[in-house]
Amino acid sequence: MTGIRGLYAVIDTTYVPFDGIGQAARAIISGNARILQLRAKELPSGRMLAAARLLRGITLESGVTFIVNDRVDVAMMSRADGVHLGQDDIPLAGARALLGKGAIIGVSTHNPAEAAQAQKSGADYISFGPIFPTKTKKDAHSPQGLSRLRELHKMSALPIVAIGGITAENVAGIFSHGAASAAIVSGILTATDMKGKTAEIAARIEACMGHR
Ligand code: TZP
Ligand code: MG
Repeated sequence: MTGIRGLYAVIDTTYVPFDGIGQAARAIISGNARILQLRAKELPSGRMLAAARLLRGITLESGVTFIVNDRVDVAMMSRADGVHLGQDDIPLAGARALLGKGAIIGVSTHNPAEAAQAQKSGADYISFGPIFPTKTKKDAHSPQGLSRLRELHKMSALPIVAIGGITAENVAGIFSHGAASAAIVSGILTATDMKGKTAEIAARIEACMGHR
């Protein structure tokens, strides 16, 4: 299994037009993201599957890990590396039964109890957030802040992907508070130069990880 580490870029189709998904992915990958997620809450299933298959092809060429948000069926049919599940999505055991032992399964968590449950259920990583205020997720919990990230890191054996409001300016703090990875949506997708912004963030992350 590819480790969950470094820059985890999320292609959210509310920011990227359907026809621009491939171009965005190539820019993000050439900027050195390690993991790419497709988040397509509003796309009809057929279009989401087409987008996932496109991203699977592009990520395979470059060795980038590909994760599908929410949808185990789309992850299976596109042969993604794994799926990311929210607290209200299908339970991890069901996803594992369908995707198999080798799949990467991540779970969104917001507190130590959810993190402990995810670990017990066999998650490969947990996400935690929003760390900072975000406009991307309308129903997001209130910002958790960096000190809660550190507390979670102390109690959890799983790699933590921090998410929510992360930018080039604040990404270093994520890593100094125990995250293994930073998931970023608008901080990359709203940049006029997506490749340049991804490269800037990836370089800052590499600098932090070099100190570990
Ligand atoms: N879960 C918690 S915050 C968030 C998700 C999916 C959105 C993060 O988006 P952004 O634009 O990086 O703040
Ligand atoms: Mg979800």
